[in-house]
Amino acid sequence: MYNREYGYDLWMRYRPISDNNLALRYQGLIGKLCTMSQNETVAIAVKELKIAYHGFFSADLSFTEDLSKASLVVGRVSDLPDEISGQIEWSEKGNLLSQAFAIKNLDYQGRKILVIAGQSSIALLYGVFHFLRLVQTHEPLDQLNVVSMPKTALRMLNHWDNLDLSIERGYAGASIFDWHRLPGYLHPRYEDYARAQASLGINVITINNVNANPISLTTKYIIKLKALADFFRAYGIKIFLSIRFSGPMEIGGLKTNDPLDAGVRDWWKKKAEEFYHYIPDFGGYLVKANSEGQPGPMDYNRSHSDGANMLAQSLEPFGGIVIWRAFVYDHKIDEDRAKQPYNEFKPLDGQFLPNVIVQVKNGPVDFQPREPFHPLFGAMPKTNLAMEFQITQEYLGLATHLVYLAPLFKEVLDADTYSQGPGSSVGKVIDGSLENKSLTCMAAVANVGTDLNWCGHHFAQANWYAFGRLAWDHQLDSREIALEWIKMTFGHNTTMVMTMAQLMMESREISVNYRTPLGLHHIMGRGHHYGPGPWVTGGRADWTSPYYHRADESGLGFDRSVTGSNGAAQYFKPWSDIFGNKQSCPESLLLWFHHVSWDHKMKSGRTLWEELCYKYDEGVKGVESMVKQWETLGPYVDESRFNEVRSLMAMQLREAIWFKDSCLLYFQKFAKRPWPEGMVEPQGKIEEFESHEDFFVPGIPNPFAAKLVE
Ligand code: BDP
Repeated sequence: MYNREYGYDLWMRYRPISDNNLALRYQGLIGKLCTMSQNETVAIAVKELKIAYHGFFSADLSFTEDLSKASLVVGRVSDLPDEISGQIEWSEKGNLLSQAFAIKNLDYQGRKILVIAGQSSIALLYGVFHFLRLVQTHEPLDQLNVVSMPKTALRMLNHWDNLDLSIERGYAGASIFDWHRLPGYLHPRYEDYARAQASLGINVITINNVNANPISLTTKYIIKLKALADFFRAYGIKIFLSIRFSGPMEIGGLKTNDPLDAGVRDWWKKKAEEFYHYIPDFGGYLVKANSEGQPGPMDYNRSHSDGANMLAQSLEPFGGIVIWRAFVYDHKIDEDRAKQPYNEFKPLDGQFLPNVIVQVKNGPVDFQPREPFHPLFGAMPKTNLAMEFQITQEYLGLATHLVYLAPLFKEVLDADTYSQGPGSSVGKVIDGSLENKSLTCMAAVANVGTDLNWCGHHFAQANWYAFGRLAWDHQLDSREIALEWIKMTFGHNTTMVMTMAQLMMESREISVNYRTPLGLHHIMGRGHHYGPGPWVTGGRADWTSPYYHRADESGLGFDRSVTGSNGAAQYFKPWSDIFGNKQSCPESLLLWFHHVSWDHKMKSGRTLWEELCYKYDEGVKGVESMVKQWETLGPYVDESRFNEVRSLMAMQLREAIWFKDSCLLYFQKFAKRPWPEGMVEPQGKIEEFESHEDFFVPGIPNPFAAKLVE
């Protein structure tokens, strides 16, 4: 048999356990399975156990209906005999208890058994996947006493998939959602996709682009959506739809989309009835309004809350939810785009209905490699706030660069907003514990497509995985998550595991260094966002790079202190003071908050100019070291994945050099200072970098087609 590794299995790669002793011990513990509950979801859990068992032991899992003969017992806690369920302590409480599972070795009628119990069938499925993770990571299975419950209610992936199968900012092939052949044909990938989501506890997805096509609101498409919802239901996955606010005019033929117009309200009410007629557990809507040209309530001088509440009222009778995005900036160019979401949303705190969640992007600008946490976290205590991360690597090397994102996610989740004094972390705002919320949500823009390995880069799978794990529990550790993922996806050789973990853990900082060190942001190529573009000018100012980096002869950086836009004042104290002052501002965010003179003394004793040069240089050296580390893994990684990653890394190195050389040559035009000693000097001519053009970069419509249509 040809055993090529395509990466299609993701982390559910149940390969034979080569350590014979361990395999025997595990087999003894799992032995005979007795299933105490019967339904579609439990059948999925049992099927997973069968697949995995066969993978681990090259043998078939055996079953028994006789509890007294079983070694592994799975069931909903309500279906277990008291003698078993009474031994499980559900130490965790709270409104998410129905999603909790337990895994425990216990005594039953004088015998040792292993029990996986769920408070519901879905929770049981989560428990089974967790159990398999323990097997895959070779944890001891004889002293288990795990009780686990998610911290966030809605753990959500946002697909930016279009109805024509293209994906906005998608770098891993086409959309997996095959609209044309729905509802009749259910692609086999749906099953594997659903397994992957359930294995992480992801329980909600939006299926289409936030720049939504109104066609998805037509009955024909609702029926297609129903087919997906019916399929995903047993995996515990609910579907949301991104909607276009102008549906009433574009689909309904009305004369307005004004959210306070009776006809418009009625149209949405009937739409909601239609959705729930076909999909009784439909999740609700995700809305991008009055942002980047999308229609919205402000077109009618109404507020975001007017728009969101109108939709929320239509969904409320059915238990539906509106997720309203706070990523807004409109046709008026603000003096500081980073301040706009806060300025528009903060005054609306307390005005959104209880079934509205305001989804706040990671970073006040736009998913940059490093941004300070969003000042809205902590600032809207009377509003349900969701976090929106980006897994797809729009600003972090598309699917070419190895960048492990858990450290980025954690940096933000662990950040202390100080909204209620020390200890008011972003994570606690998101999980509801700080402000006593129960409708909580962590979302991320997906990186999934039809590529054989789903995500374009084998290591990009880790970002999907890490997001899911952190959405379940944001207190997990990035490195622990990486270790889990590596063992599940690549195997157990210690040298390999440790080298990969190190490479992953360093990758984010390395990537910041060769792209946007010291708080620089938004200096990427125009439109497609591929490669460097600090020189991008023309068109609306806040889509150009100089708007953000403000390079001139005196220095570099956006002044968001009192002498500038005063964006720092949107933060609680002490952050407003810390960020607002050049001396106390963390250097990693210095150019985000300050315009700094080229000769400003940095903590290292170097000038800003020198530090900038060294940071870019360090970024490239970091990738060189990643390449070297990867080369040592040849003996441990299968040939196919080894070679794929190797060629992508060679591209990553070329592109890191491209960033460094072009950005430094560009900034040197303003700094007019020589290259500092000890660095590798940039090569090439700035004019050539500036005139470089790329076409057919994935993730946006074909630029030639756009030109032809014009
Ligand atoms: C930007 C993307 C754009 C998205 C937008 C959004 O470049 O394609 O539509 O975010 O989140 O970063 O709405």
